[in-house]
Formats: sequence, C-alpha cells, structure tokens
Amino acid sequence: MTALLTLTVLVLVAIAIWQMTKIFELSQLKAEHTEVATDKDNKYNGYLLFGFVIFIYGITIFSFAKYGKMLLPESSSAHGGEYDQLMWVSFAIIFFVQTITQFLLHYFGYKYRGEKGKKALFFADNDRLEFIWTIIPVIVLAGLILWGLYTWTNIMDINDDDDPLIVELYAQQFNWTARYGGEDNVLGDASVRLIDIDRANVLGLDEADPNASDDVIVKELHLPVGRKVNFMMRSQDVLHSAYMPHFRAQMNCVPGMITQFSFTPTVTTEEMRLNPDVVDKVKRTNALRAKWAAEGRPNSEPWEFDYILLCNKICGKSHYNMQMKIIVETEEEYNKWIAEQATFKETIAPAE
Ligand SMILES: [Cu+2]
Repeated sequence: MTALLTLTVLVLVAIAIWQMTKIFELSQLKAEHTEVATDKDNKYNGYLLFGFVIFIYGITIFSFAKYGKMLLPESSSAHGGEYDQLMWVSFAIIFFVQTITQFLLHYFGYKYRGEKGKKALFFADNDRLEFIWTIIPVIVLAGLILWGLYTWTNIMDINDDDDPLIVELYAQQFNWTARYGGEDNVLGDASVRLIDIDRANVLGLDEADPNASDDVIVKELHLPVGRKVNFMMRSQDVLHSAYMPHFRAQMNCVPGMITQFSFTPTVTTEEMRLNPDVVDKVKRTNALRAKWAAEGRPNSEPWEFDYILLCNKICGKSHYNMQMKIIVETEEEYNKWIAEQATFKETIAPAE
C-alpha cells in the first residue's frame, strides 16, 4: 500500500514538473518559436535511443542474475523434460531475436536520424527483402508450433495403458481433497447433489455404487514413484485450476464436469530434497525465516521442501492459500500408507 501511494505521488510530481516546463516554454518570448526539430534535437533523441537499448539489455542481464534462481527446479515427471526443453528453446529463440532486432531498431533510429539536407531513399518494394523477412519467421514458427502440438498431444494423451493409479482431485473454496479408487482402483460415482455434510459424505459419493465403498478420501496426496497417475478433477463451486508446478502439470477444475490430466512422477520427495537447486532454495528461505524469527514475526519456523498442489485460478479471497501437500514415495511406502487410510464405508455415518 505504501509502495502504491509513493508511486502515485511520484507520478503526480512528474506530471506537475512536465506541466510546469510547458508553461515555462510558452512564457519564453522567443521570436523563432517553431515545432520543427533541429539537428540538435534529432541528435539528442538518437542518443536517447541508444540509452534506451542499453537500459533494456541491462535490465535483462540484471533479471537473469537476480531472479534466475527463482525458476522451478528440474522437472519431477516423465513428460516434464520435453515440456521444459520446448520452453527453453522458445526462450532462447525469443532472446536471440529480440537482442538483435532491438539493437538494429535503435541503432538505425540513431544512424538515420533527421539532419538538414539529408533525404530518405524511397523505393516501392523489394521482393528479396520481403521474402527473407517472411520465410525466416514462417520456418521458425512452423517448427515451434509443430513441435508444440506434438508435445501437447503426447502429454494430453490420457489412457488406461500401464495400469495407472486413479486419483480424484476435488476442488472447493478454498481447499483440495483427494480420492483414491481403493482396492479396485475404480472411483465410485459422485455428484455434488449427494453431498451430506452431517453424514461426512463430503464429496457426494453415491452409496448405491459398489465401487464407492472402498474409496479413500484424504487431505494429503501420496503418489508412488514411477507409476502413472490419471487424475480426474472436479469442482464444487467455481473454476479452480489444479497446478502441480514441480510436475509441470496444470488442469482446470470446472463445476459440472470431470477434467483429466495424467503424469508419471519420477523423483521421490526424499530425492528432491537433495536436489542442489532445492537445497539452495531451502537454505535461502530458512536464512530469511531465521531473520523473521529473530524479529518475532509469524510463519518463521524452518521450512522443509515438499511437492505441492496449488490452485492457479483466482477463485476467491483465500485462493492464495488453497494448497495440498504431495508426497512422492516408493511403492512400499505408498502401499503401507494407503492401507492405513480409512475407506468411505468406514467413515460415513449411518443413515438415520
Ligand atoms: Cu481455487
């Protein structure tokens, strides 16, 4: 808030100064008051163009150096590598092209600045030039788009091959609930109309469906490493978006329909905690938290890395805190955990 106010004051002061200079200029009783730029004005503007290109290069380098470490660590899903590669190649091309074109744009602006007696060369068209600046973007963009479509089709190919684990992600303002298919790995039918809070049927499971009785409803997502997971997403109220950044996965949760995403986790939570980028991030965060703790501020206890499911659709006032912990573990650990969870049949209160 203070920052916004300071910024507003600065902008207002700048406008005031600008208006005052205009009044000052108008009050100058000069004989030859003209709107035509002189050689001096043009040269000055040419140098300003140079200054601007240096500024944008500077801010680019600064951002890389200062914020590069904010990027996500290496992907933890089978498809994530290809996804990252596509993103980095796109980044590299954009970076390369923008560095060169921005320089040329500003340099030519300076080089061909207005000068007394200098006249621009006019020509109607140049087929060869137009061909070059059309064909290069066509080839590059077609390549990127085809690669993108191919990657998209691969990632979004949701099928039942390789015995995937079926998990439902249920979104509501403002929390997540996960449901496993239980012994049979089949989710029972559910509908928001069947929700019965008094009987603890929080996801509206259909008791008449035999597949529902062994379903397991939990508030912490456990996934066995190396096994494909097919997610079925539902929303109770508004649009939410299930976002699992470390697995490069995101899918909207839409009221009234089931959306899907599928991925195979490849790195356990324990292994990810040893990833150098993650170790570094934890160290930085905890250094900050130690400082906060010394100041007696809240949320300053040491932090340990965990995978996370976030909501990535602004869905209301507590959207920012709509999250669920994800634990990727070995198959034995997962089996042990799931066996300890109560089933729907065990947790639902008997009908009156
Ligand atoms: Cu949400």
